[in-house]
Amino acid sequence: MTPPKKISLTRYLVEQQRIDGLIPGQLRLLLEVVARACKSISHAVNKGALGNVLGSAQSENVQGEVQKKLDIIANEVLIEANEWGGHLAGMASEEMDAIYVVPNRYPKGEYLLLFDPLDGSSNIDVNVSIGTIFSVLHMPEDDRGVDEGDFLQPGSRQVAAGYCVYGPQTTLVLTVGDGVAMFTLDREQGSFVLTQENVRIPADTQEFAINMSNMRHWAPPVRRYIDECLQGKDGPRGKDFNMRWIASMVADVHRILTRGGIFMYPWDQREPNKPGKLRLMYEANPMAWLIEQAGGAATNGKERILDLQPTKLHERVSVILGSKNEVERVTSYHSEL
Ligand code: P6P
Repeated sequence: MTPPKKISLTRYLVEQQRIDGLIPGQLRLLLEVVARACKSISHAVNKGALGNVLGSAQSENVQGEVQKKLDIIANEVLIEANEWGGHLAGMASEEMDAIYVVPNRYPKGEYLLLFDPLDGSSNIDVNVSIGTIFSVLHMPEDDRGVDEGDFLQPGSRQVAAGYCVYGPQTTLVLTVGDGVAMFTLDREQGSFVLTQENVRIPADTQEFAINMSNMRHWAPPVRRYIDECLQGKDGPRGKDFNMRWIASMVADVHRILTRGGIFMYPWDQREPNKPGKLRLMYEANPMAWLIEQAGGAATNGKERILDLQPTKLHERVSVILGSKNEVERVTSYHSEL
């Protein structure tokens, strides 16, 4: 039997453009540049202790979190790869307080790129999967200069979103609004090859992902949902549940896109003034769009994440996403308050 033809990321983007016109030339260039940057990041991550890339960078990011060397390396790779191509007007990163406006020595384009360059970095030193998350917005129509306000668009305005997970395989997962496709890095060819398209999440699941050590801090609706799952087949759900928590959103979301499940990082009373831990613009929004494009749902417990109007670049949000019926159940418990 002849092996299935290998469809590269480039071929997929060109052919997808012919089908639905969702990938204009500049966006295709942007996505290919991001993919190449992810290959470089994967190479750096894979070096581990052999590459003097582990450990702390002895600095803090805007979130007040200690930066790992690889956080900074990944951020620099993405900035340097994207700033000269003429497809971007600006960038925003979890690792940078302010936006990055493309320098005047380069042409400016019509897109804005937001990213968490290396999410889950607490897992770097223990060799657990981590990843890069990215979101693409269009510059607002008026042609004045780029400022932070241009980035503050609801997730429903994204034109592309995805992540690259650096695990046993390096896999790029992407949507441009016509379903979700997965590309696995072929290290012999050095290119991403289409390995799954039209990804679908089952509406029901028996697997939840949450950091159980925070249980005593949760709001009642979250506590109720998890308690019912833990009661198993003798409880109100009538079935047993399994639990996973990798503490790497990219890895947890990849599992959910692959076999279903519900992921929750809800508000809790540890820091009641913070709506949640995860960031809206470059974590929750891209992941929420991917999940919805695969038939799942994503809310903050009350509202659809993609409808939220951001007010600050690094604002946080409560995240409940995954199998549609489970997300709707948790959201309904919140509305019963
Ligand atoms: P905790 C990683 O630091 C991250 O931002 C997400 O990738 C992950 O889901 C979450 O935080 C883990 O948080 O509190 O369980 O360590």
